[in-house]
Amino acid sequence: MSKIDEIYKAVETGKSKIITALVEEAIAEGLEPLRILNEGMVNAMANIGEKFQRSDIFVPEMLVAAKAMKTGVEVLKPLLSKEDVSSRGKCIIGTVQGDLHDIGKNLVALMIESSGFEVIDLGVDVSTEAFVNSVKENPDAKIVGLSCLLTTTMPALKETALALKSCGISGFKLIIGGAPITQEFADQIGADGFSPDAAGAAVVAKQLAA
Ligand code: B1M
Repeated sequence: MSKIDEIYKAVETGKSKIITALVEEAIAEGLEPLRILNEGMVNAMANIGEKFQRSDIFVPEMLVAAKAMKTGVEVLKPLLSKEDVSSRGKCIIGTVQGDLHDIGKNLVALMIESSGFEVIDLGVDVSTEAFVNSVKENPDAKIVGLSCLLTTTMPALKETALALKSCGISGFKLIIGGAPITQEFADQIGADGFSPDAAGAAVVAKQLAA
């Protein structure tokens, strides 16, 4: 079994105790951090989602897989963060109200931080009010990012987007993303940018903040 396969298996089966060593071994073998992340961990989480949808697994299995992925990402973090922090300005990010998923949002935050932004991460289940307050406290923010993983929290994202657009601060660009989000939805709610993945979100953030 290749190291990538071992990492995939460890995330899929929620083996948090061995994931750190596996990722360190993969790095020592010279594997690209982004390859370890995408082929090893992100693909495993996608498979976990499919299994959950088929009712082959349940929430506890999703939770342990998520913990293993988070542990593995911690090892990769220093290797993914390269550019100087804060040279491109501030980015406020969070997962919208009612939504507790944070792995994708954390990856987006990491990639955006790696591209030189100072990231203010508001966490998960973030109310519209909390986003608006953060923008008011940071009127120099260049980017606001909203993450949403559930179809049932898309209305919360829309509500937050509309409130942000009319909050009286206009110097920032709004980027949205997450599994159910599409470019079409982004256009509908007047978001400035959309990306289906973390690397793309960093590219869009750089373009919009330039
Ligand atoms: Co939940 N969950 N979950 N879950 N979960 C999904 C999202 C689901 C698709 C699974 C499925 O049915 N196939 C499904 C949603 C269905 C739908 O809405 N249509 C679902 C469900 C139903 C639920 C619950 C309702 C289950 C229940 O309780 N019965 C519940 C809801 C809780 C809540 O939020 N209120 C729930 C709970 C959980 C756990 C807590 C157990 C756990 C989350 C742990 C955590 O995040 N700390 C969990 C997990 C792990 C998943 C899956 C399996 C994996 C999510 C993940 O981390 N993916 C997920 C299935 C799936 O996505 N295939 C699923 C890996 C991550 C790297 O990808 O998050 O997509 P992702 O992020 C990507 C892109 O989306 C994008 O870039 C990221 C990196 O490339 N992106 C952005 C994300 N945010 C962005 C922002 C941007 C730009 C790009 O700009 C700002």
